[in-house]
This record gives sequence, C-alpha cells and structure tokens, in this order.
Amino acid sequence: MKMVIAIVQDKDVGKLLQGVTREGLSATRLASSGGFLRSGNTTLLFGVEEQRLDTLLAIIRETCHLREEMLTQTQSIMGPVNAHIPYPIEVPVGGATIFVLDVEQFIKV
Ligand code: 2BA
Repeated sequence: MKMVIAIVQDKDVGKLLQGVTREGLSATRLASSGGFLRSGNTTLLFGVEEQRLDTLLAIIRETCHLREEMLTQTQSIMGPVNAHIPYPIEVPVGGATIFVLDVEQFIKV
C-alpha cells in the first residue's frame, strides 16, 4: 500500500474528490496553507493499493491545474525619504505537489 499526500489548490478539491470517490478511493482532507504565499490550500491523504496508484495520479493530473497567483511583495526604495512600495509578482501554483510514501502497516480497529 502507498500513502499519497497531495497538496492542491482549494479550487480543484471538489472535482478531485468527485473523481476519486467515483473510483471508490478513500481520502482525508486537511485544511493547510503554503509557507511561501501563506494562503490557504488543501492537503489530501490517500491510502491506496499499489495497483491503483496510477489511477489516482491520473485523476489528480486531470483535475488540478496550474494557475498564476499574485504575490504582493514590499520593496524598499531609496529616496529622500525611505519608503516601501508594494509591487505584485505572479507566482505559478500547482497543479499539485505530490508525495508518495510506502505504508508499513495499515490498521483499522
Ligand atoms: P506555497 O508554499 O504557498 O508556494 C506557492 C508557490 O510559490 C509554489 O507553487 C511555487 O511556485 C512558489 N514558491 C514556493 N516557494 C518558493 C520560493 N522559496 N521561492 C520562489 N517561489 C516559491 P507550488 O510549487 O505548486 O507549491 C504549491 C504548494 O505546495 C506550496 O504553497 C506548499 O504548500 C506546497 N509545497 C510545494 N513544495 C513543497 C515541499 N517541497 N514540501 C512541502 N510542501 C510543498
């Protein structure tokens, strides 16, 4: 068995969970936020049999999309008076960041 940890954008979660549920796969959804943008995203945990891993990865690829998010940075400028002006930077986010781990034991009691 494998444990798939997928960090996805909130906007993609609905379609992704629809797809995995249709395939009879189980998921746990955790609210999370990215360390860089500090904005909300979703972390999904999937315990999946090895032979179904490719199916799961295909659903994630189909439903999670790359988007450009705006990051407003604060830039220091030198002038007669020290000032900070915000300037927006486009940051690519997604489709999904995926970790695949071996599961030593899977126990339900
Ligand atoms: P964030 O940390 O908020 O990062 C959002 C996007 O900002 C990233 O998109 C990447 O394009 C950019 N980015 C992140 N760190 C950067 C840095 N130090 N310098 C320049 N740009 C940077 P994704 O790579 O698609 O990542 C989306 C989210 O997935 C991340 O949100 C984070 O929550 C998670 N993630 C990505 N890589 C990870 C890793 N190695 N370990 C744990 N979580 C990760």
